Amino acid sequence: MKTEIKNLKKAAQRIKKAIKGKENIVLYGDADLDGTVSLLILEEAIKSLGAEPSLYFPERGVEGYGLNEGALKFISKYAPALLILMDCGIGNFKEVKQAKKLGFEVIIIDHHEILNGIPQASIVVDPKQKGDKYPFKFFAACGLIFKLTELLLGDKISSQLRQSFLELVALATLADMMPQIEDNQILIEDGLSSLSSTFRPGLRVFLKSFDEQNLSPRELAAKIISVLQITEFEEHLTESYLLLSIQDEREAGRLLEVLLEKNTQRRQIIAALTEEISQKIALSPSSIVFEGSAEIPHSSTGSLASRIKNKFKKPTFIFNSNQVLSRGSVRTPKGVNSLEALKHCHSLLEVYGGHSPASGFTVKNENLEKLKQCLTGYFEKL
Ligand SMILES: [Mn+2]
Repeated sequence: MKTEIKNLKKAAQRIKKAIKGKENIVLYGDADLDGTVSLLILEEAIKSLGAEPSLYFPERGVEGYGLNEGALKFISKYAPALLILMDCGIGNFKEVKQAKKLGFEVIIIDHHEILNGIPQASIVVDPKQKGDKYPFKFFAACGLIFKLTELLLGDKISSQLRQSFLELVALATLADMMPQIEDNQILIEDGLSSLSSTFRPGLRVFLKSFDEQNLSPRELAAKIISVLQITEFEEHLTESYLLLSIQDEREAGRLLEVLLEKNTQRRQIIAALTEEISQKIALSPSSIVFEGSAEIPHSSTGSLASRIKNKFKKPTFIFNSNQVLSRGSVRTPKGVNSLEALKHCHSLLEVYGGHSPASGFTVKNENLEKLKQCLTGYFEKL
């Protein structure tokens, strides 16, 4: 028998049961492109089976990453329900317990590293958990969700819908910077092969918009990702979700105009901040980059950290601070594990998680200076 991803079949069966029994279903995804595509694909698959799930994306800069108290308060009106966390959840020990108390049965489908055990959800899918024998470990969350929809829909999926899902999976796997090897390579090549003839209105408008530039599928994908990777929110939905789910092409065109304009502004802000931080680093060099302020938009800490890391080739921590907390992104040069560093200093952190080259953290402002010292010490000893 072929090895399968642990618990994926269980998850598919539980979702089918919920659809049949007309249970409430809540889909909850991280707000980046991976989480957005995961949620959208599963939503379309569930809808094609006749159910109508409720949706929620947490706003990282306001609510924090993953399942959180405010979000639980908002979605508690849907309980009792099956709550499916995608591209997040594997670190939400407390919150999953709380969700159960509110009447949710929780399924986690995540691909982030396992920290200290797994939350007490009813079903957990994460290729990095113990006992998962599937040989490939580097799916984006959307790759796992795609496999889940194959189990859910079986031969009920039209080849056109399957191909449309693959286009989205290719984009989100690239956006999440997962290794482009083995299973991912197949998903990416499959998806990109039909991108230029996509029928999805929210993608067709990109083709039109970049029509004159004669782009290869990969160049086109990169352009789409740069616009969709980080978008704003409307009533707990991401704008990238809104665009990709729109049925009407003219409406999609109008939303794309807005997103392109916002993207240009965002790029200018990031360029200016990169310059500002670079000057600071040049003035006082250290073994790591550890910079943050209230002025750095939370949604830009990831791209900023990537740019600075590429420029200075040092472990880079960039954060946004509000009155009490700082939330940030970490990027490390090749071969340097950012998650191990955060683990080493975890007693100073409120939340952390992610992957070896890219991760995130939340820290109380009163612990910022100690955290900087702890991380500097850690990297100097490496
Ligand atoms: Mn992801």
